Formats: sequence, C-alpha cells, structure tokens
Amino acid sequence: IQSHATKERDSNQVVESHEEPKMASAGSNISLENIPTLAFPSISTADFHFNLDKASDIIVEKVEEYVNKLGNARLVLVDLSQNSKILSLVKAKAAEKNIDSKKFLTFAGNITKLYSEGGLHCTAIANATNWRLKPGGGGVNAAIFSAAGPALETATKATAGSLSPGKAIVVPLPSSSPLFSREGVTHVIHVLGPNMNPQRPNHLNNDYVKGCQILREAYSALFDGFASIVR
Ligand code: AR6
Repeated sequence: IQSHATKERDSNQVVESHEEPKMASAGSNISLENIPTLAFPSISTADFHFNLDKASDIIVEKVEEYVNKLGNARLVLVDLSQNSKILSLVKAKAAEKNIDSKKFLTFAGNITKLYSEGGLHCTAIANATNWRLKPGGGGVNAAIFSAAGPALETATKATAGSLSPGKAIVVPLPSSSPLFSREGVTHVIHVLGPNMNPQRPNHLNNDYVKGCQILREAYSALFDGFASIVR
C-alpha cells in the first residue's frame, strides 16, 4: 500500500532537483525543463568497435574537463540498457573522480524518447554519425534520423555535407520535427568518432594512439558545440 506522500509525489510532474538524478529511471517524471542538458551516446563503442575500457577513460576525462565550464548545464551519458557495460564503467570512474552527480549522470533509455519515456528533458542530443551524415546504417544514427523525421536530414544538409573523424556539427532542429515537439529537443549535435571496425570505411587498423586522440577530439568538439548553444 502506497503512503499518501508517495501517491502525491507520483502524481506530481515536477520532482524537486535535490531528489534527482538517481531516480532517473523510465517512468519517473523529472523536470529538467530549466536546466540545459546534453544527452550523448558513447561515441564509437558499438558499430565502430572502440575498446570500452579506453572509451570510458576518455569520456570521464572529457566530462571532468568540461563539466565546470558549462555553468549550470548538465551532461548525460545514455545507453539503451540498464546492463550497459559502458554506463557502468563510466559511472564507476566518474564516482572515483568525484564528478558532481548533479552535473553529470548516466541514464538507461532510448535517446529519442528520453522525455516521453524517461521523464528526462534534454535540450540537445548527440548523434554518433557516419562521415556522410546520412540517415540509416543502424545504431543511434538510424534511431535519431528516423525519430526526427525528414526535417533533420534537410537541416543537416544545410549545415554540412560531410564530417571528418573527431569533428562535430550543431544542427538546430526545426520545430516541425517530432523530436522537437514530443521530446523538447532543440538541437542535434552530430559527432563522428574514430572507426576501429575493419568492415567499415576508413578504419584505423587498430591504431589506438590515433583512435584515442580522435575520440578525445570528438568529445571536445561535442562539448564545445553544446557550450555554443548554452551561452
Ligand atoms: N538510444 C541510446 N543509445 C543508443 C541507441 C539509442 N536509440 N542506439 C544505440 N545506442 P553506435 P558508433 C548506443 O553503433 O559505434 C552507425 O551505423 C549503443 O549501445 O550507434 O559510433 C553510424 O551511421 C552504443 O553505446 O555508434 C556509423 O556508421 C552507442 O549508442 C556507425 O554506426 C554508439 O553506438 C557509428 O558507430
């Protein structure tokens, strides 16, 4: 039997900020409406086969570098499942470094449904894209282009024709896009990470010196891009 207090809180759309972020699971309604938030997937670690342990070090290093530069804005690393290896690696390493858990959190959910399914309002979402900035191809790129509808492809084309590894571009999302109207996302930031998958074009032949350098550049470009829309 639920207590009266719990019932009241469940029916309330706004959960006070001191109560998050740990209850940020699907179904809870957290209002982050006033806090600029970037949700980003782990760049290069699925289709591009980048080593998870190395990637988690780089994510934590870059988050630590940027989190205080971003004022009151937040960064959220997202992956599809609670069992995500990258989420648990990053969570543990971020805790070790005492990174402020109000400014950086990990979240299990679909990046295209963070508000509608997870109650997490994100101003911007990052996309781990391909060099041609083309829809499809699986992974988070296919999911974001499909959820955003043709408006994203048009807006992306108007911004750039292609992307080099380690770079990012900020694309304002037209209000006609369902990602804007349903999820409250105003910008998509496309990022191209290093490719370690020999089955994909321009792979790095397992050169992790280059790979780590490009992944660091990719996160810097992503967080600089987010900083440019927060200001
Ligand atoms: N929501 C949240 N996270 C997701 C979602 C989603 N809907 N889908 C995937 N992830 P990947 P990459 C996570 O493969 O390794 C594409 O075909 C996933 O679990 O999307 O950078 C592009 O066109 C993983 O943690 O990107 C490129 O060609 C993370 O997102 C290529 O794949 C990144 O996985 C890029 O490969």
